[in-house]
Amino acid sequence: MRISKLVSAIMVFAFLLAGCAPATPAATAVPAATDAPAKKTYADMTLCFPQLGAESDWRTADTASFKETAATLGIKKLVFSDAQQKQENQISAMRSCIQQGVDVIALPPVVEDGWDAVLTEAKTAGIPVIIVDRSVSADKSLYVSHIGSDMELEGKKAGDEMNKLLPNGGNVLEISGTTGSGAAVGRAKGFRETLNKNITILDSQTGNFNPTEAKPVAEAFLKKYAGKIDGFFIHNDGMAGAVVEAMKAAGVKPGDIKMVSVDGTRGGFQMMIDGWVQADVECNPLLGPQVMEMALKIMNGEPVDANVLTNETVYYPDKAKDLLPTRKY
Ligand code: GYE
Repeated sequence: MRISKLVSAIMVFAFLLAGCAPATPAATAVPAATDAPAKKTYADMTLCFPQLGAESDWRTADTASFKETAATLGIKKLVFSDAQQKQENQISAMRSCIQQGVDVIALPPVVEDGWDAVLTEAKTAGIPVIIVDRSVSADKSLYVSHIGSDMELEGKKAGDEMNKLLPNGGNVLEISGTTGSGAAVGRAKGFRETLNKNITILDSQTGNFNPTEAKPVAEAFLKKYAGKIDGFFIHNDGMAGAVVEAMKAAGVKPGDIKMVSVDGTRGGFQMMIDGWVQADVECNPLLGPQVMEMALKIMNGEPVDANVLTNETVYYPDKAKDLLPTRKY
C-alpha cells in the first residue's frame, strides 16, 4: 500500500518535472543545475582573527565575542592569536594564516599605517580581509570592508560632553590610546573639533589603552597641574580607572575634576555610580556576529557593504545603577 503510494507520487513528480521542463533537451538542463556551486555554510568557514592584544576589558569582551560566536555558529575553525599590541606579531600571524589558506581574515589593526605589504600578500593569495574595530590607512582596494566604530564621532561626543560639564570653560588633560591607532587618532581629532574655545587642553599623553601604563601618566599630570585641572578626557575606561586611583591618592574627591571616558564597560558604569566619571561614550566590542555573517557572505560571493558602522550612544551617571546589571562587558 505504502510502496504503491510512493510509486505513484514519484510518477506524479516525474510527470510534473517533464511538464515544467524547458524546450531545451534535458541533457543540457540537468548539468546546469548540479554545476551550481553549493552554498557555503558556517561549517565550511576557517576564519583568521589575529587579535591585537589583551590591554583592556573592551578587548577581552571583543575576543570573547569572536570565540563565543564561532562556537555558537559552529564555524569549522577560528585561527586566533594575541599580538600583545605589537604590529609585527599581527603581521606574522596574518602570514601564517595566508600560508594555511584560511577562507577570510578579520584584522583588528593595532595601528593605522604599515599594512600595505601583508594586505597585498593576502589579496594575491585570494584571501579576503575584513578590517575590524580600528581603521587602516592602506588603499581600500586591499580589503573588502571595515566593521567597527566611528572613532572620530566618539571623540566629538566626548567633546560635547566636556562642553556641557564645563560651561564656563577651563583646563583639561587628555590620556590617549595607542599612538597611531585609529581609535586614538579619531578620538583625539573629534574631541578637538568639538571642544569650545574657552576650554584649553593643557597636555596630552598616551597611556596605550592600558591602565598600568596610564597610571604614572595620571600621577605626573596631577602633580604637574595640581589645582589647575577642571577635566580629564580619557580614551578608555581601563585608563580612567587608573586616573581614579591616582586622584584618590592625590586627595581629589569624586566630581572635583570632571571626567569623560570611552567604552561603556562595567568598570565605566561603576565609576559613574561612584561619581568619578560624568559621561561614558559607548564603544561596542561585540563584533563577532557581524564579522562572521559578513565573512560567510564573502565566501558565497554575495555583495557586502564597504563600511559598517556600529550604533553607539553615551551613558550618564543617572541611569548607571539601573543599567549596570544589563551590561555584557
Ligand atoms: O576603546 C579600547 C581598546 O580599538 C575601540 O581598544 C578599540 C579600543 C577600545 O583597548 O578599550
